[in-house]
Amino acid sequence: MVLGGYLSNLLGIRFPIFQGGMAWISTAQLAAAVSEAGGLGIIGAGKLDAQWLQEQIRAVKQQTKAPFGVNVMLLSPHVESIMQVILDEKVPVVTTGAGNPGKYVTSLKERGIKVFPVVSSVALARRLEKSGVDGLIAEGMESGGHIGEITTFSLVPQVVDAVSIPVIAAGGIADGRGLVAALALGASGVQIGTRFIVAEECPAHPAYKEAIIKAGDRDTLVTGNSTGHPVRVLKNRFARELQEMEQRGVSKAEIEHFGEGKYPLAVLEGDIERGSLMAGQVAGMITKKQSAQEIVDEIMAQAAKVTAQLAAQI
Ligand code: TUI
Repeated sequence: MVLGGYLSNLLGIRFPIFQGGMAWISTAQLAAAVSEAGGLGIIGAGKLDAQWLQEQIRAVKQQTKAPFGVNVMLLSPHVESIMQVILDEKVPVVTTGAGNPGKYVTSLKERGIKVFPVVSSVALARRLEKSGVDGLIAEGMESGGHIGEITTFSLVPQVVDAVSIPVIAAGGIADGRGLVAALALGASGVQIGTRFIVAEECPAHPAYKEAIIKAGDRDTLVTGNSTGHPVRVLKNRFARELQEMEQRGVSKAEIEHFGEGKYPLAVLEGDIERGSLMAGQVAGMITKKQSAQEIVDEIMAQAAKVTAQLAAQI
């Protein structure tokens, strides 16, 4: 089955699946496993420093010859040194999140690095296409973590119509049905985060993985609407306290202070009540731990089956 042929040619990957570059937990171990399985493994730089990133990049290069990427979180205090390491190491693919990466595009492109920024609006998609990026990741508000306002189902076709570069769909996608649906909307591939948190190779704390596996369809909420940084998390004590502070009209500075360090508390220490358990709405359909290889294979097998069923219906 040939799916996402264009993307495969552009990036040298076998399957049109990007693994979301999630801070702290999208390490070399996870990224290398996804790339070996035929997807695009992506290291999440988050707010970690350039030396950590350089070690992770070198570790991926030792574990696989397949292409991989780095996600740059543009609110990071280390963004300049992170970009320098990416240039020095000639990382094959860069994705960005939480901002406009426009000023970095030229230097990345000069080194032959493929650039795929995350966008949550048509306006930014148009602006970034003009700056020369290779593709875009259109991320809907079903995603975990920092999100925009539009759903994947509405955003992806609007971005696809607005630009002529490949678009990867993200948010609300966890299996082969989601992959086929995204391709039907005009996407060239998908980015999947939450499902890869429960991958055996993902170093997230077992209690965090268990919380995702136990979650149902209505078990996420969005915090941070009052600060201008909406973040989707699993419902727990932390999320409810934060929501209650926002309803009381507590200042932005106090809310941001309350949120500080709560994500590593969840993903590294496994404090699933006091930590920030970022996860997408698909958490309700994630039911078991699997290897990255099993996840990729299962998605592709289901996509092939669904495609054949659709072809028989129309
Ligand atoms: O970046 C993500 N997901 C994230 S980043 C993160 S760390 C964080 N924690 C608290 C507050 C803020 C960040 C946790 N999860 N996904 C990609 C993504 N990018 N979603 C939305 C955006 C985005 C938002 C605004 C991209 C561009 C943008 O542009 C604004 C502008 O400058 O036009």
